[in-house]
Amino acid sequence: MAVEVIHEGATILLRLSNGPVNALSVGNGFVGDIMAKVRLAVSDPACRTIVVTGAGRMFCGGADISDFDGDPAQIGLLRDLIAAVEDSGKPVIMAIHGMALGGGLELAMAGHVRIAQAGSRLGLPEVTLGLLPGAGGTQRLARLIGAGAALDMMLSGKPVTAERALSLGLVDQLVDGDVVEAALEVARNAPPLRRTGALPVPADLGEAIEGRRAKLRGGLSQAPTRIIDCVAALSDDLAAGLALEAELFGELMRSEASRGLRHAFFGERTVARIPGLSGDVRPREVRHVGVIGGGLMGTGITLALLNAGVPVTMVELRADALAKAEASIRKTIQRDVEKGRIDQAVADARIAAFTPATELDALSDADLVIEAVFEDMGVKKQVFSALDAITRPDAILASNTSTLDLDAIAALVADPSRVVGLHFFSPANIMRLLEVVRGRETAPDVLATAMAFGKRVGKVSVVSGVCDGFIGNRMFEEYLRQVWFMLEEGALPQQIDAAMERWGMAMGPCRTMDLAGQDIGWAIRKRRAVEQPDRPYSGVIDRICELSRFGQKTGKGIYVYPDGRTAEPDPEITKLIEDYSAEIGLTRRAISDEEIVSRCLLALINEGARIVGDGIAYRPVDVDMIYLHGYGFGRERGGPMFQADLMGLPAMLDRLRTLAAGRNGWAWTPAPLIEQLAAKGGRFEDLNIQG
Ligand code: 3H9
Repeated sequence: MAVEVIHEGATILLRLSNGPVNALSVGNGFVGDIMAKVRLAVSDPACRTIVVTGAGRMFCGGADISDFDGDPAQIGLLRDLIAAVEDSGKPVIMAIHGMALGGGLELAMAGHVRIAQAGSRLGLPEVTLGLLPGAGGTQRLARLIGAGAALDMMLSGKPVTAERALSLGLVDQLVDGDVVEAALEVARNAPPLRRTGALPVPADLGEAIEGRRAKLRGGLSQAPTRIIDCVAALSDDLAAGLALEAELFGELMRSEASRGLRHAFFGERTVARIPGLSGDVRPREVRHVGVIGGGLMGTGITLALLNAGVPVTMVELRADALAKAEASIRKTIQRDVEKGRIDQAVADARIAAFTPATELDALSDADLVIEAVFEDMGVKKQVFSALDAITRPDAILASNTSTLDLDAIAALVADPSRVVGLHFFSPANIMRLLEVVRGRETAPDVLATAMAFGKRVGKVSVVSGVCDGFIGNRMFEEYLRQVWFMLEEGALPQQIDAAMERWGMAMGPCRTMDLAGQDIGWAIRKRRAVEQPDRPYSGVIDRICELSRFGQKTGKGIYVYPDGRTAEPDPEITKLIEDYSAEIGLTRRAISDEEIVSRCLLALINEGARIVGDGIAYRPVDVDMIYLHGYGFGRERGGPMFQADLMGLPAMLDRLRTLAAGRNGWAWTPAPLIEQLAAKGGRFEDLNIQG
């Protein structure tokens, strides 16, 4: 952390340097240091102009997000800095390269001239953290580029290119070469003191506000509404606008949505770190990848890899299935061209990187092979025994299994240390989650390679130990167990789904299982009836399966699908559910939406706590990221374990104990980790620091 001061004739150049993104941290003293150096420059009689630039790969990535968990008052110093820059009696020229985001762009807007290097990007992404630009951004951006354009930038959170910033009037000059040189050149000519805060209120204000308010969608985060409120408050009285902005920023900062979104931001980065993995461990190089299996999963995985520029050889032993997979891959890539997502040249390159094959021999030179064949140990055995003989001894062998014991699969090859699980979620080219399954024998560099590979193909990769269902599906089983119990007790599917969707799940559980295929859940329940006879399920869902209503793919499941896609409640199912309750002698009762959400959530949390306690997940946040990226858990809700901390573990434990004393109470035995944490006043968050 340093602010380098360089004297260039009558100009003082301040180079900001604070870690990878030059975050404007108040907590570590960085903002205080910038403030001190700005004051010195302003009071230095030999200094006529000031240039501010960032060290390393960018100008500035914004305020330090971790400051928002501390004392809210301390953030005021960042606002003071920005005011000091704008009010400076000497011109301040901002030299922008890489990125200027959030507080970084707000600092830049307080300068009197902005020069950006071609290729850099500028934005106010606060809305993605459930916040508004709280250091003058809502008041200054609209003055510079108009209210409509400013609202578009702030409500989308998406940065604009330097080229677009120039055309909008956000920057004054674009340079191809050295941006600091260009800024020093401007400084030598002592530009006028054009203060952004003194610019007039834009003429399009009223119209822009009206249009954006009409488009507001509901949601847990109040940030979009508050951004509009701040812009609507624009007047000649800058101080009043800034005061409102600061007040609303404080409210948002404390909101559940922002806390959840900040948890997600840091969580996505935390899960990439593997506790205990030595810094000397280097990932292996992965150039040539093989995918075995041309079914839905193999096709999705292949697409995900091709989209990330990874060449793939797909092996499917049946020529007709291979042809079908290839046709589907070509069609999906071409659709991306039609939708304007990529151009034809990119599509051609992706298709050219695809090699179909019907023999496993085609993988003799592969660095990584991902098996996505039928979920049957006999089939896996054949594949892994063959791969053991065919592949290079240093090639990594990955299984996409979601239900089988990875250690048993690894035992099929001579060197089990080269086996790892890569559990993609369907559709694998869309879903961002990758569960990286660490077997008992998986070598550290194989694990590191799997994580690096996941990052390369754009996934949020989370490590799971070996257990039935790994992290995500093991928890989902307990969630579904409660859903089916609630159906027999008095709820209807549409009520459960609506309650969960209103709360923040992308899709309710009944609809999700209709989409995944009810036959999959049925097969698991049959297996469980043998393995865990003391943990029964409600039979109501089996009754639906007995009618061969397997969900969307069969046109009927819990819901009916008259157009093949849209779920509609079915009176026949309502009757089936009510009859089932009568048959088991249960008087149906009204179940509130609150109870639905609470039971679904507690089931996830309790099992998640067991998973962390068993060491299957490294940290509670790993569980959260799996739910956000693989199960449609609302990002603003942060994840199940984050929710547990919000509830407070003692309160949660009380609720679990109450449930444990009720109907099917065996399902609610509190996880030991919850009891331990509650007893010592701890939180799951305290366990997230490892790694
Ligand atoms: C704001 O500015 C509010 C103001 O309006 C008002 C205040 C009053 N803070 O993503 P990476 C860390 S809100 C703290 O892997 P990349 C990150 O955790 C802020 N830490 O790099 C990671 O740490 P680690 C508005 C931050 O090259 C490391 O830096 N700004 C921050 O893939 C590298 O990050 C934003 O929302 C931060 N602001 O992407 C931008 N930024 O190594 C948030 C990064 O320990 N940041 N870190 O895991 C980003 O979007 C990306 O980090 C960025 C670089 C695009 C900048």
